[in-house]
Order: sequence, then C-alpha cells, then structure tokens
Amino acid sequence: MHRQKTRIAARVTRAARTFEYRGIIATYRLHDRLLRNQVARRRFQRSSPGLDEVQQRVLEALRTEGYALLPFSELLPDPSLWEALEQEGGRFGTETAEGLGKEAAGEASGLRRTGKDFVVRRDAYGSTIRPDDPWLRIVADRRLLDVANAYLQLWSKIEYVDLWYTPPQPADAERRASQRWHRDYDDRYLLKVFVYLTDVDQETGPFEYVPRSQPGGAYDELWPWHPMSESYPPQEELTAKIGDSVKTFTGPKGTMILCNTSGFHRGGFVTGKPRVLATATYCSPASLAALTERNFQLASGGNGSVDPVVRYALG
Ligand SMILES: O=C(O)CCC(=O)C(=O)O
Repeated sequence: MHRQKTRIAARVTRAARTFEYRGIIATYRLHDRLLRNQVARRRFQRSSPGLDEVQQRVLEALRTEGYALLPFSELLPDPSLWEALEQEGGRFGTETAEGLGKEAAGEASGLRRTGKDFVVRRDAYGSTIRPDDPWLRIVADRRLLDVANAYLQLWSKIEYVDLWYTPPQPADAERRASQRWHRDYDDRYLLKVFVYLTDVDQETGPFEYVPRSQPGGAYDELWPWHPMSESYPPQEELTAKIGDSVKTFTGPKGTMILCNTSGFHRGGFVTGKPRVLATATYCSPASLAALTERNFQLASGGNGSVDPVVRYALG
C-alpha cells in the first residue's frame, strides 16, 4: 500500500514537474519570439553601437569560435578600472583565505557557497551590490556591454555578477558539477565574461571550452542546447567525439575570457594554488523572464545611469 502510494506520488510529482518544465519552456519561447526579446532586438537595431577594432576582433572570435581571449587592459584601457578590480580581488581573496582558515579550525566563517560547494562566492544569490562596485562598473561599462549586445544582437540584461574563490580540492577528489563538461541552459543568447585575478596554470583550475560548440557552431549538434536541457552529457562519450578540440585557458592575472557557455565548458578543478576570478553573465530578457534569476539587486538609487543601454541592462 505504502509502496503503491509512493509510486503514485512519484508519478504525480514527475507529471507536475514535466508540466512545469513545459510551462517554463513555452514562456521562454514566447518571450524570445514575440515579447521581450523582440523589443530588445528592435532597441538594438535602432541604436546599434559602433565598435572599434578591438571590439570587432572580439566579436568576430565569439561568432566563429564561441570565445574570445585577450588581456583585460586591451578591451578596457582605463587603468583605474583594473586597479580597482585588482584591489577588490585581493581583498576578497585575503578575507576568503582567512574564512577558510576559521572553517578548518571549526569556527564560523560566514563564507558563501551556494550551488557549488567547492566555490566560495563573494555575492552568491540575493546579494545587494553597490553601483560603484568595481566589477559591476566594468560589467556595465559600454565597451564591454556593447560587445555583449552586438554578439547577442539585442539589448542584453546583466544576470549575474560575482567574484569566485576556488580553493584546492582534496588529493582524491573527482571532478564534480561545473568541473565536468556541460552546457549552461540559461539562454541560447548567452555571454559570460571571466577575468582572472590570480595567475592560472594547469593546477589552478583553468577554464576550458570546446571551440565551435556554441549554437550555430560545428559541434552544436552534440547533445544540443535547448531550454532546460540536461547540462551534463556522458563525459567519456563527449571526450571521444571532440578529441583534442579543447581550449584550455591558462594565463596571467588580468586574462579576460568572453565565452558563449551554451557551448561545452568546464573549469575550477583546482589542485594547486587557489583561483580567484571575476565572473558575469549577459543574457536576453527572455531568459530572465523564464529560465534564470538575477543574483543581485542594486543598492537603493543604484540604477540611476543616464545611459539607456546601461539602465536597460541593469533594469
Ligand atoms: O569555474 C569554471 O571555470 C567554470 C565555470 C562554469 O562552468 C560556468 O560559469 O558556467
């Protein structure tokens, strides 16, 4: 009887989940094809930004390979932006290392680890970010935002803004969660930016990507992206299909990676020194309406930018 009841309950839960998934997918498609993304596309077409040579190069690489790699200062030459970010990364890194020390001693640390327990996040979900936060200012800077909008061909939304600290894994650890190959289901129109705030070598958990696995790329039919898709394919099967077509992003502090993570990627499997990076996600309005949730709100009075493109991205 109990077993039967459990089976019925499981079936009902499954049916409810399928129903909910279908609803989410339908909402996403509606906003993509007819509602919010159409508005965002029209706004972009009416005010399409002029890009300089560096931005054009980044855009071209994103379109063909699914990623672009360059020093932070090449895209954002204002030295005050880098200085402020580097300082914030240093502060976050030091405080996190202290917090981890407290945890090891059995004391409370207040460190944030939502979702992936192997990453300590500065902001996680539900945080309040000040408009003068160094990383937020960079993410909302028109030099970067214009690239994101030109790549996505619409006025994009800033969905996620954070700093991550990834400590070394225990010697016997296996890759888990985003340390394994996966596609992000957040959006078909997705651009993530990572800036290394420590030097990253093979032991520091470099970000890795399968070039041309983004939608429209040569590998997009391998366990293809669709809304709410299962993120993780069988790892050995994927590896057999892609062979050595993997880009591993080792690089010095200040390395910037832009990437459509609807394509296959993994990273953060640290076996040596801790990795500190800044990360942010640009997505379409349809994604925020159906598939994803913004991880932050702006401190009061925060979205007072006079620039409509920035106001839209943060609105
Ligand atoms: O930590 C990393 O390098 C991987 C991050 C990742 O998988 C993601 O942001 O989707």
